[in-house]
Amino acid sequence: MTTETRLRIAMQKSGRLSEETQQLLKRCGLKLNVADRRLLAHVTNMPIDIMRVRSSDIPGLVMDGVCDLGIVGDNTLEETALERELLGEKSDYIKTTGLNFGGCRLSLAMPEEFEYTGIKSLNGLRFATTYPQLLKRFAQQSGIELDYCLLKGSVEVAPRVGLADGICDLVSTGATLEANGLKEVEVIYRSKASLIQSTSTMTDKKQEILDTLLPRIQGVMKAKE
Ligand code: PRT
Repeated sequence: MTTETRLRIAMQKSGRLSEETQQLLKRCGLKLNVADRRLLAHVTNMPIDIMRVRSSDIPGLVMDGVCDLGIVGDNTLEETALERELLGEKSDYIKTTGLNFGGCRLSLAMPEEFEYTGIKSLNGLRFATTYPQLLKRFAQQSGIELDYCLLKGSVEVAPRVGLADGICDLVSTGATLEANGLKEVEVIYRSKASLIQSTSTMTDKKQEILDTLLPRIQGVMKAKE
């Protein structure tokens, strides 16, 4: 669990969000030893600790009160929240502020030759995805039945090897889809990175630190616009 007096922030250890998150914290004036490869690194000039973990672990760490704050993609956050809701597990968090990096969309994509005539033409098809809950919610809201198979990586090869009819995956430039002979047919969720906060761990002291940090984060984001 977290301490009473130091704010613990979870960030992605390595991957698409890690560089920008690190830059953001640096621009906020946090002095971090980047060579420090420990799981928990101390910020030397503020009572803050940084926990470097996998992106997919960040929502759970905040929701369970292991970390006070986390910087994570809305896609990962929403998928975890839906999964926890399904399992009846608690998810004590609030989204403190949106951040203007990590932009992408979760889309359904089909082989180029597929004749897409609207959402109904996807009825009964099977999609490979890392985001089954977001896919299921989309199917429910659209009034269609979709099947899925869970893949944690290389989702885009699934149709070619006969594992699925299409994919439900994150897209930013569209180059990966094109390289794999796939076309985007529906955007089901738009995502950016967000700062999230535990609702169960904040002490007065930690709130004070956040009150100093948050305007700096918002200032850095504004300067980037
Ligand atoms: O840390 P962990 O391993 O748990 O997470 P991860 O595997 O999701 O890490 P990573 O680094 O791939 O993604 C971290 C977060 O970055 C995601 O959760 C999104 O919020 C955000 N993000 C933004 C993206 C992309 N853009 C993106 N394009 N995450 C993944 N992609 C992948 C996509 O899955 C596909 O393989 O990039 C490919 C498509 O890119 P384009 O440019 O070819 O369309």
